[in-house]
Amino acid sequence: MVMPIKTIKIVIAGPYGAGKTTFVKTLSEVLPIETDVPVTKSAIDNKRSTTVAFDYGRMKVREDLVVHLFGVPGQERFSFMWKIIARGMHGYLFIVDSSSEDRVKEAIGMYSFFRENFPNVPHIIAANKQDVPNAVDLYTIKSILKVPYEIKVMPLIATNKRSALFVLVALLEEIKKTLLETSRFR
Ligand SMILES: Nc1nc2c(ncn2[C@@H]2O[C@H](COP(=O)(O)OP(=O)(O)O)[C@@H](O)[C@H]2O)c(=O)[nH]1
Ligand SMILES: [Mg+2]
Repeated sequence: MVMPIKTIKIVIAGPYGAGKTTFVKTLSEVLPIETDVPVTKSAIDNKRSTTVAFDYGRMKVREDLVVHLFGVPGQERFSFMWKIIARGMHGYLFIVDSSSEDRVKEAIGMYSFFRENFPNVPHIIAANKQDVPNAVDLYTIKSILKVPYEIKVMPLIATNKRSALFVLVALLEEIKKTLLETSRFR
């Protein structure tokens, strides 16, 4: 008998430079699709790039569970894409660059957009770049972004596969809890 395969759609959100593309690349088992282009014409040389459509990656978490990862473009001018990419998602990971408080503050607008537009979708906040000295602590991030008490804020080093997987599994747990409550998942 062939086991039915469940597919889960996860969106990777967060502002420009937070580490979304890195996260998808670290976890994807297929060649990730990237749509990064140089930020400006003069940036072609220094390789500063930004995602203009989305990142896509796929990961088989268990024999019967495949996760599709969709990273959204972080810049506000692409916000029309956020709703399109988010359609049908089971949950989202909201990544912030926690290397400084100013960086964390850049995430306020996008986080409230996600909270307002997808109020009942399970999610987790990932405080990325925790390898940077003096990274902002989880409590401060929670208060800057006004994260509700029941939402988890987890440390992340997106370049590290174990760290990325740990956060992904935590999000899958949140999704499972919600699906069990709404009994769409057995
Ligand atoms: N120190 C450190 N740098 C990271 C980490 N994750 C991503 N970066 C760097 O942060 C920059 C932005 O990452 P990127 O994935 O392009 O961000 P995106 O705009 O959210 O897709 C890149 O230079 C990454 O190499 C991390 O965990 N630690
Ligand atoms: Mg990107």
